[in-house]
Amino acid sequence: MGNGSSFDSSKQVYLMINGSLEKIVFSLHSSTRDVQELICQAGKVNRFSQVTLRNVDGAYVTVSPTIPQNDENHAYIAEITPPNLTDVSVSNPSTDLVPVQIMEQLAREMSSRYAKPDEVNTGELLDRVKTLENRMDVEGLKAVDIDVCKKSIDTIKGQIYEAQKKFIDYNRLRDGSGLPEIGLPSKRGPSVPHYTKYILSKETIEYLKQPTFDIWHWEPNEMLSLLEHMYHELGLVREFNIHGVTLKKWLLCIQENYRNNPFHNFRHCFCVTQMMYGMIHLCKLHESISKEDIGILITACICHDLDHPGYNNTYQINARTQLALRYNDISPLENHHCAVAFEILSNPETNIFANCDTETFKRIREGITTLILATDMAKHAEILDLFKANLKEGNFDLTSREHFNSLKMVLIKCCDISNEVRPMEISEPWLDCLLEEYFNQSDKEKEQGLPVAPFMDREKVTKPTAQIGFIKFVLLPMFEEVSKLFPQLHSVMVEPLRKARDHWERLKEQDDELRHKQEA
Ligand code: 0WF
Ligand code: ZN
Repeated sequence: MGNGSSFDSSKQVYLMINGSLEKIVFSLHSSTRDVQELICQAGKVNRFSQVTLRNVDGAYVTVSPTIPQNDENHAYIAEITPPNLTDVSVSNPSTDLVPVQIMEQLAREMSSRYAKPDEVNTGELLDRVKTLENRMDVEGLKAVDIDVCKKSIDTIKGQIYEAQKKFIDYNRLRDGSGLPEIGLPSKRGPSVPHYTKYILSKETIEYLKQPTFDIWHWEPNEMLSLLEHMYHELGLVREFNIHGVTLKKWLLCIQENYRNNPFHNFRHCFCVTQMMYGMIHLCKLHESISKEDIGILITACICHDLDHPGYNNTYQINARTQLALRYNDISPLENHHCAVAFEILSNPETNIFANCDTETFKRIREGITTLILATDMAKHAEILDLFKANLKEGNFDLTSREHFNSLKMVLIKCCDISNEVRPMEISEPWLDCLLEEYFNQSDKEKEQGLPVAPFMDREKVTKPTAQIGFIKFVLLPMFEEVSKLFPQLHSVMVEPLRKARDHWERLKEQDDELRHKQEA
């Protein structure tokens, strides 16, 4: 890659986990949470476990993306402690039993289900083991009981990990991508809402409405609090009569159902939602459209890439994956995101619309589904043309269902691909993440003898070439059109896009000059 387009932003770190040497590789733009989760994954433990690292001299090393790179001979020693989840025992029927009895019950369940790994609800079992560990801590047991329980816990954990591994391989065999079944969220069950509620400063609350908001600054728990704030501030909690705990549980469940992809991850979900929140405020939509529609817009953004596997629709179709088969090659990913969203909402514990009447829920479901399906870029021209046609008539009418639906679809599309609207220091790391995901896909396509899109090919694409066409032919035409309806977006969205286009064009010229010099 040429000037301004080098792609050397990954780091590898060696770890010794329970006597086994493991390697983790992550992007420099990963968050601390991402690195922590990778370590848990390498250690085959719950991703919310506590991780402590020491170097070979025994000194503590902070877990973060800036952790110094090492080699096999200087691996960090990882100590991993299971998360101290509170309250998991509330709905557990076995909590009246003493721990040793619970162990026996778990052991019986494990042995009866072990032969069928896809039927093992490992998440639930892990939660129950954690509950037991908590009870051992809290209640205190005779030394002999503790010893018996600990041994049993270790055995059961080993069985759970084996079952998890088999479960993943089992799916991989079936669909070629390790994709879980649609039913996963409800099988896994909601997490306990134990994330800290952050006190948001007045400045943060105002800044959250701007497209310049620094979306890299926040840890996952903080992003959850910011999303929670949006539901309160927009009046959605009151409108839909959402129970506070249900909102927290739903948000946690959403977060858990985004995968750790380089690009299509929970931070992307947060980014898209924050941009929508900003547009709602900039365009004063909350003054002109119903709270129900605001709820549809924001919720669709939060759900729009749920369980994205990191390989796009073209891959799904060409590789004939389970998803492509399930959805007959028609927007397989977007259909899946939508199905996962409503699977989560089908559980009363994580249904933020549980208190809506049947007709309202139907309208919300239709609204969210339409918007998530509209994020398929294959529909881009069709959706933008419809919006343009409605605008051309000169009297765009927010009260016309057809006009308003086309606006909502264009709005979610704008937010979904809006990284280049953000300041360069915020947008450029996103491009690195996206190219990392694209390169993973093209590497796999080459391995599997499938067609490779030039813009995903590490041998062909540069950052400037990827962005110039995208800004000129996709982003600017769409944002310019929306700005006709909301002129206040011009200075904060269209102008930054033009600056970004000029920036990438300058870098491309430099790349070209350098190449000519090298060839001469
Ligand atoms: C890398 C580039 C690209 N750039 C972005 O800023 C961006 C935001 N979202 N996306 C982006 N893609 C995609 C994620 C999933 C769907 C949209 N891509 C676009 C491609 C290389 O090149 C073009 C250029 C023009 C038309 C179509 C593709
Ligand atoms: Zn997206």
